[in-house]
Amino acid sequence: MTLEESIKEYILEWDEDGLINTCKSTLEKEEVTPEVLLKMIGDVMQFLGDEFEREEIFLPDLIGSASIVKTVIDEVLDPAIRAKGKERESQGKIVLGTVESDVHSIGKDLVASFLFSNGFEVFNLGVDVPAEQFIEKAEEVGAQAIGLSSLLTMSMDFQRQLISELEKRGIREKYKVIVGGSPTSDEWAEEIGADGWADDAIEAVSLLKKLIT
Ligand code: B12
Repeated sequence: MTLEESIKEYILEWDEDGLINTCKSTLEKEEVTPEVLLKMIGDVMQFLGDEFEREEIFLPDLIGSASIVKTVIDEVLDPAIRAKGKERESQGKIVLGTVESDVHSIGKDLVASFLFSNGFEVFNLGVDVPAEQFIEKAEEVGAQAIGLSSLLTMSMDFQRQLISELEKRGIREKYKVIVGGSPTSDEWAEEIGADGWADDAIEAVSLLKKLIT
């Protein structure tokens, strides 16, 4: 079985120990980088997302898989990426989170990890984050950018609200605002006056580099 196949099997079977041990051992042997493992895990979640949309699997299946993925990202991959990033010079600071009312974290955490591994300082505020919290953190740490994730049609408007709030406070020009998440698009970003949109974590890195470095 290839590494991709094993990872997929562990995620589908909710085998947290299997996934943790495989990720740890491939990293120890330096067979792959943590970014490559993250990408493989992201691909499996995309696959599960498609299955869910086709009603081939159900919500509890997803919750089980998503929860072991989150553990592995938090306990194994993120620390491995952070350990590598230590000596690097910062490319800039970004405050990132999933907007208010939305608890989807996997894609946003992938974006966070990819940005981090590319030298950005990432302040990951988690999920269900109100506009004020994004702004307070950005002001506190002197960020150059704010990244907003939204996976629900119902939560997208909070991206627009954050931009309006920045405008209201007269600080819109201080920050590049980038948006993402499956219901969003380039057109949406333009409509709400965001500085950019990216379809996935890899594009998010090139977008932010273009905007702030
Ligand atoms: C996993 C999942 C869940 C998990 C989330 C677990 C977790 N910790 O994240 C659980 C089971 C909890 C869940 C709950 C719900 N979910 Co859900 N979920 C999904 C699912 C299957 C996959 C999402 C995912 O992780 N994808 C994999 C990652 C890697 O991709 P991604 O998130 O798109 O992120 C990439 C890009 O979008 C981009 N990106 C993401 N964020 C950002 C940010 C920036 C700044 C940038 C630049 C880029 C960027 O880069 C990422 C990495 O490449 C999707 C279906 C789908 N196909 O997307 C539904 C989906 C998003 N969920 C949906 C729904 C309806 C719900 C619920 C309301 C269900 C319910 N009835 O309770 C709740 C919502 C609860 C809430 N208040 O938020 C709908 C949303 C429909 C809509 N458009 O509004 C979807 C589309 C499924 C569907 N077809 O019905 N869900």
